Amino acid sequence: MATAVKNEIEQLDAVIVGAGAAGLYMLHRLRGLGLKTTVIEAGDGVGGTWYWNRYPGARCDVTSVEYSFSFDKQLEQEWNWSEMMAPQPEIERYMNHVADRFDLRRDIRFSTRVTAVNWDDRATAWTVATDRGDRIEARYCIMATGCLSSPLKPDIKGIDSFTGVSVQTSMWPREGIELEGKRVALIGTGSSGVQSTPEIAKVASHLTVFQRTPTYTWPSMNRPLTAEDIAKVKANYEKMRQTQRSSRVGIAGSFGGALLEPPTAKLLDLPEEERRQKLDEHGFAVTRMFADVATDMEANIVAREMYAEMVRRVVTDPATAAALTPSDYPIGCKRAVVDQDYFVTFNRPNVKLVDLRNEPFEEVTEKGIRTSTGEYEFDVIVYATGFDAMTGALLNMNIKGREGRPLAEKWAAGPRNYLGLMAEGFPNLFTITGPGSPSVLSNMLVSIEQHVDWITECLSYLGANGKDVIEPTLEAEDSWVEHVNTVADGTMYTAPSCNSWYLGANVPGKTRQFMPYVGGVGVYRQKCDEVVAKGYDGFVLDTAKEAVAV
Ligand code: N01
Repeated sequence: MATAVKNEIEQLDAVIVGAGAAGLYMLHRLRGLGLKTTVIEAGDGVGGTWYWNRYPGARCDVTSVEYSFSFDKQLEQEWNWSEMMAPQPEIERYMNHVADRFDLRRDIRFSTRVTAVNWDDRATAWTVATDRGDRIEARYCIMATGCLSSPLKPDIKGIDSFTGVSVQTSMWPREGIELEGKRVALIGTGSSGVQSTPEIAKVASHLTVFQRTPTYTWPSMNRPLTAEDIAKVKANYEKMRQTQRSSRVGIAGSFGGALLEPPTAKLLDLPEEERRQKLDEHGFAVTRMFADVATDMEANIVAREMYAEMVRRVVTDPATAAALTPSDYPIGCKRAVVDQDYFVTFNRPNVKLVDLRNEPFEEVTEKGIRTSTGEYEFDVIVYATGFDAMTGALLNMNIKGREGRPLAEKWAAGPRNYLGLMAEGFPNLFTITGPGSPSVLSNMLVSIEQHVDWITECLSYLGANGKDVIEPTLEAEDSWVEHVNTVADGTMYTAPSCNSWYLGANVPGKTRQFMPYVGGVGVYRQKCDEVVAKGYDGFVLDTAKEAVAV
C-alpha cells in the first residue's frame, strides 16, 4: 500500500476514487497520458462491486464474455470464462488479473476512504482528503465510485440488539459466514436476496425469507461454457464489441444470452389460446418477449397474469405462491432480477416465506426477529436490503465545488449534470457512469469503457489546446436533465405505481427522480461523440489563470 503523506499536500495530476472496473481502466488510461495519478479505494482489494458482494450465489446477469474489458486484445484472448454468467469469485479473479497484468496496484491506496473533496479556485485543482490523513491536490478528480456501492441498512427497531451474526450481502466478509446447519433469516427480495435464497437454503438448517415486496424474477440461462464456445467468441470479439457499442443496453446477445434489441411482436395481438401455448413453451420468459408489455399497461397486466400463473405452477403451497406474486406494480418498473431456482426453493421443507405486508416487523431482538405474529429465533440475519443507488456514494464524500457549494445542496432535489459526466459548478470533476447516463440500464463494462475513453480524450484535448479547466454550462445541464426525464416519461420505469431504486424510492426522504438515461447505449454514445465533434459543445473550456477570474 502506498504510504500517505501526512500534513503535507501531495501534488498530483489526477485522483481517481474507486478501484472497481472503472477505476482500474481509468488509471490505465491516465498513465497512458503521462498523468501522475492515484486511486483511492476503501476495500483492501480491487473489483468494486465484485469485491464487496461476496454473498452466496452472487453472479453477474450479463454474459461473462460480454461483461469484460475490450481495450486490450491480448487480455481478451488470454482470459477464459468458465460459465455463461460468471460467479462473483471469477469476476473478482478477473479484476485482480487486470490489476496485475497492467501493474496497477502500485498507484492504488487500499483501505482508504475519501472524507472530503474541495475545489480550490486559486489552485485550479481539487483537494482530496482521506481518513488516513492524505491531502492531495490534483487538477482532475474522477469518481469511479460505482452506482450500487452505498449499502442501506434498514431502520428496524432494535437492529443492533441481535446477539447472533448480522451481515449485509453487500459487505460479506472475505472469510465467509458459517451458514451450515444454522437458522438463517434473510431480509430483502431484490437481486441479492433472490440470488442468495437458493444457496442459503441448500446449507442452512432453516431459512426464513422476510419479503416486503414480491419480485419479478426470470430464470437464468446460465450454463458452463465449452471450449467451442470460447473459441467462437475469441474469433469474433471485435464484431461483438462493435455490436455492443451501438446496441440498446450494451449487449450483443452472445449465446442468445440477452435481449439484443427490444422485441417487436405484441402480446395483445395474440388470441388467448396462443398466449397459453406461448406460456407452456417459454414459461416465465414469455412475459419479456413482447413489445407492448413495456409500453402498454393493458398488455402489462395480461403479462402479469401469465407471470402469476407460472409462479403457481412452480410453488406448491398456494398461499406462498400468492405471496410471492407481484401484483401492484408493472413488469419493467424495476431492474429485472435473474435467478437460479428461486421459486422452487420455497417448496423445500426448510424454507419459509414471511410476508411482511401481512405480518410487519416489530423489532429485532437479542434472539431473532419479532413480527406482529410472534418471535422467530435465528443464528444469522442476512440483510439484502439494497443501496442508496447512483448518488449515495458521491454524496457521502462531502464534495464541494466552486465557492464551497456542496454537491449535496446542488442535488438536493435530485441529481443534475450534463451527459451524466460532469456537473456545473464542479469543474474537472468527472463521474464514470453517473446519474443521467445509461449506467445501470446497460452492460456496465461497456458503459464504463465508453466514459473512461471519453474522459481520456477530453483530458488529452485540454492538454493539446492549452486548457486546464472544463465545466458544463448551466443551460447544457438543464437541457440534458430535461432530456433524461423526457425519455423516461411514459415508460414502465416511471409508472405512478412504480417504486424502484432507479427512482430513489427505496431511500427514505430521497427525491423521486428517474436517475439513469433510458435512451440507449448506442444513442447515448452518439450524443457524447457529437458533443466532442462540436468542440465540447455545452462545456466551457478555460485556462487556469482565466478560471481564477470566473
Ligand atoms: O437491492 P434491492 P439488491 N424491511 O434494492 C427490501 C444489482 N445487483 O441488493 O422492495 C424489509 O433491489 C426491499 O423491499 P422493498 C441490481 O442492479 C445485480 O437486491 O423496498 N425489507 C427489497 O426487497 C439490483 O437491482 C446483481 O419493499 C426491506 C430488498 O430489500 C441492485 O443491485 C445481483 C427493508 C432490496 O432490494 C440492487 O439489488 C445483485 C426493510 N426495512 C445486485 N428495506 C446481478 O448482477 C429494504 N428491504 C444479478
